[in-house]
This record gives sequence, C-alpha cells and structure tokens, in this order.
Amino acid sequence: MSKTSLLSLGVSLLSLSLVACGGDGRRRPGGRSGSDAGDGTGSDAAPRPGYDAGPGFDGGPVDMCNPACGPIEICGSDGSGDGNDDNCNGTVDEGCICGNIGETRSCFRGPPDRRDVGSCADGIMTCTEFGTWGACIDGQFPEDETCDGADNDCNGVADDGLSDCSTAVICPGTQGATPLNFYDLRGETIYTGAARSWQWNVSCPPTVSPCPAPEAPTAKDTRIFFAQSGSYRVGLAVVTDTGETVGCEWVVEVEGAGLRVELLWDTQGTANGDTDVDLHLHRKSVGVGVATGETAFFTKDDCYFGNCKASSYADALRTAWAMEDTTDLNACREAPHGEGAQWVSKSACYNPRLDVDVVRCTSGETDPANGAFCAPENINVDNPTLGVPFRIMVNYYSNGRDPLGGGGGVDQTHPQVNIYCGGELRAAFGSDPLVTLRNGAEFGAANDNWMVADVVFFRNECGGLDCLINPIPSDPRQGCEAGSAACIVRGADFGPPWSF
Ligand SMILES: [Ca+2]
Ligand SMILES: [Ca+2]
Ligand SMILES: [Ca+2]
Ligand SMILES: [Ca+2]
Repeated sequence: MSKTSLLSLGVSLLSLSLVACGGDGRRRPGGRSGSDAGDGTGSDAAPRPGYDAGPGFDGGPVDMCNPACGPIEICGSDGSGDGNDDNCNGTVDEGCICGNIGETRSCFRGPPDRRDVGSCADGIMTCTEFGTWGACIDGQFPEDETCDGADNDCNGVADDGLSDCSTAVICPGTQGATPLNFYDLRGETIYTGAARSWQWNVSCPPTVSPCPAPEAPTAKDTRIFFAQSGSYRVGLAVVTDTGETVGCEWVVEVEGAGLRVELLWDTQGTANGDTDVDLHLHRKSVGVGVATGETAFFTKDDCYFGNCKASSYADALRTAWAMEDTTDLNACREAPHGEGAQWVSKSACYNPRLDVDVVRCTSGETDPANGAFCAPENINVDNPTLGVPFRIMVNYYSNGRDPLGGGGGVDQTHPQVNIYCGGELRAAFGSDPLVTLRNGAEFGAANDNWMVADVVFFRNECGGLDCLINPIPSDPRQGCEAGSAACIVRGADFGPPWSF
C-alpha cells in the first residue's frame, strides 16, 4: 500500500449559513449549557415551570441573541432560520427559507432557553425540495417530568414538582463526548441496587455507519468507541434482583472542535468490495481576490494520506499551514490503526490532521487499533483561521480491477461527506442526490475526484464561531464532467476556482 510512490501523477452558490444567534454559544463542546455569545436581557436562568402554557414573552424589543420565547419566529439575517422555535409554537423556523438539499441544521423543538439543558438535546432538520425546512427530528425535547432521576422537562432541575419521588435509577441528562474516543458505560452510576442482568444498547443518527455497539453489551461496565460525530442515544435496561426491569435512555452528543469532515463509502470493507477512497482538504494558498493559480491536490496545501496522518506528517505541510497544535490529546489519542499512539508520542494533535487512511479493511473488525478496522476517514482543523477557505475533495484511489489495489473488481463507489462546524452537522452530501465515483485506468488522481464543497469560518453576529459552506456546482465550463449531479474531475488539478 505504498501510495506515495504514485504521487507523480501528475455561481449562484449557496451559502449554508447559521447566521442567527445562539448557534455557537450553546453548542461548543465543553460548554454545553453555557453561552459565550452573550446572555440577552430578559433571559431567565431560573427554572420556569409551565413552559407549555404559552410563550413567556414579556414585551419589549426582539433581541436576536436572547434564547427565550418571543412574539415572532426568527429566521436570522439571511432568512434561513436559526434552528430555534423562537415563538414557541412547536415548529422550528416555519416560514424561513433554505437553499439546497443536503443542507442540514441542528434544531430544537421547545422553548429555546431549554436547549441543551437536562435531558434535552438537539435534533436535525433537513432542507426539503421546496426550499423550506423539514421537521426537526431525532432530538430529545422537553417532556413531562417523571420520577427517574433525570430532568425530563429540561428546566435545570431533576424530578422537580413530583411528590414522594424516589427512584433507584439515576438517569444522566445529555452528555458530551469527543469523536475517536471510548465512552465509558458504568452500571452503578445509573443503578446501585442488586441486579440479575444488564443490557446496554446504542442507536445512531443516519449519518453514522456502521453503528457502533458496546464492547460487552450485557456486562455491568463496558464502553463504546465513537468514530463519528453525531447525536447518539444510549440506553440501559436492568433486571433487578426482584425481577423488575428498570432503565433509562439518554443522548450522547459526540462533537469535535472547529472543522471536522467525515467520509464514508459504501464499498468499504471486505464484505462490500474493499475499495480505497480518500478524503482531501485543500487550504486556500493564493491571495485574497486571486481566483486562479491555486496549487493542485496532492501538494503541501492539501491534507491527505501522504502528508497528514500522524505516521506520514510532512514538514512541508506543517510549515505551509503553520497552524497551532491542539495540546488536549483527547482529540486524537484513539485514532485508529495505531495512529493515535503516534500523536501521543508527538505530545500534540497537529492541525490539520487526517485520523486514518483506510486502504483495505475487514468488515466486522471491532478493535480500532487493529490495522484491519474499517472506519470513516476524518480530517480535523480544530482552530480554523477565520476567513481562510478550505476545499473538500474525495478521490477514488484504488484501481478497482486490480485486486492488489484493494478493489476486488468493484469499479464504482458511493461516497458520503458530512461536514461539522463546532460539532454541529451543517451539511451531508452524497446521498441525495447519490454521487458515484468510478475507477479509471490507474490509481489515484487519474480516477474520479469529487469536488465537494468550499468551507470558510467567521464570527456570527452573536460572537459565535460559524461557517459557510458552498457546494461546488457541477459546471462543465469549469471542467466538471457533463451529466453528473456532482462536480467530478479527473487529474490532480485544483478544479473550479474558489467560491470564496
Ligand atoms: Ca416556531
Ligand atoms: Ca427560528
Ligand atoms: Ca425538571
Ligand atoms: Ca425526572
């Protein structure tokens, strides 16, 4: 798998923007319930029972950065919504517009000031073909308080308002976790009594495949490896010594920092064709306003398998990008195939970085440290420089007709790319419309290259870190193959000019 030897191979664009407020402050990893985006006037931090009795708006001007019920639905300065049900009528961003299928946004169906409190967790809404947002699904929204140790109505207090409430189960509220890490499951933190049996389970958002299972689902203590970002639901059922079944379910939000790009493909692994597909992230290296002259992919301006893994990190890339290291090793220490141990030996997670290059892998292998473990390929930039764009590209690497290339005769694959900003899923490309990448006559750039999107970071009007994503249109005048829904090019060139 010596890929480096092959490297001599030689708009009405859509802005997916979360411009309106609260998108960042409440959702930064490690700062789940706080907000660094300013706490607007009138925001009542105290528990506020009876949220479903109607909006709590107290008159006065609308504060775009205040996460409390107001008189109107807020769509943000670009009209595309803010993920909140600002008028607390049970529907998120009604009347707001969105641009493109593939655009996603975190959303919360409940009073905005209960977002990320207690058991509550964001859902996801997706842009429909009608240019409006679909339903906000997959989250955990305020419910009536029940006697379970959890804060079901998300007012900040567990089991409040219930008389004689005592329970042997202590259900955690929403928890945060970092991708590429083990998440510990400890039975006695939830149930302290005597038990006959334990049963852990996890369910995954649709952007995660394969869905990880707990290592030992019927043990009292076990763990789960989260390779991908997303909002997972973890559950425990306990049969007590009296034969009663008790348990609970909660949300674990797995979120990275800054920019995180995750790549999946449907022919990964021995059971599916075992092809090699690669994720690339190119930084903008030319000056502001310079549309042409950008360097090619497979150079020092491109983070990819040849220069961006712990085991392959190139001085030329490190010098050119000159980004600060991440000193919290939790961001990279469990990178698959032993790459994490190599970061640990460097005492830092570099930026940018590719967690792993999966060339061939064995379907069903569950040990992330094993070189045969199948995993999405992820690129991270923990502290993206504001205003400097990135381009995301996916290359069908292997020569599918050559078994040594890992192809096993599979000449096509369908990649999916999930783009996260500050831990929040902001776009999911590749499934609708489906993108097909084909083998050419060679390895690497001579096969199909999917120019996915350009991404840039900025500060929004409430002070939070935010991103804009421009999908790259399939324009034959810019060198994209005619007739494809996505921009597909062959060769290592940069492709269409920057959209930013
Ligand atoms: Ca609403
Ligand atoms: Ca709204
Ligand atoms: Ca409560
Ligand atoms: Ca409760």
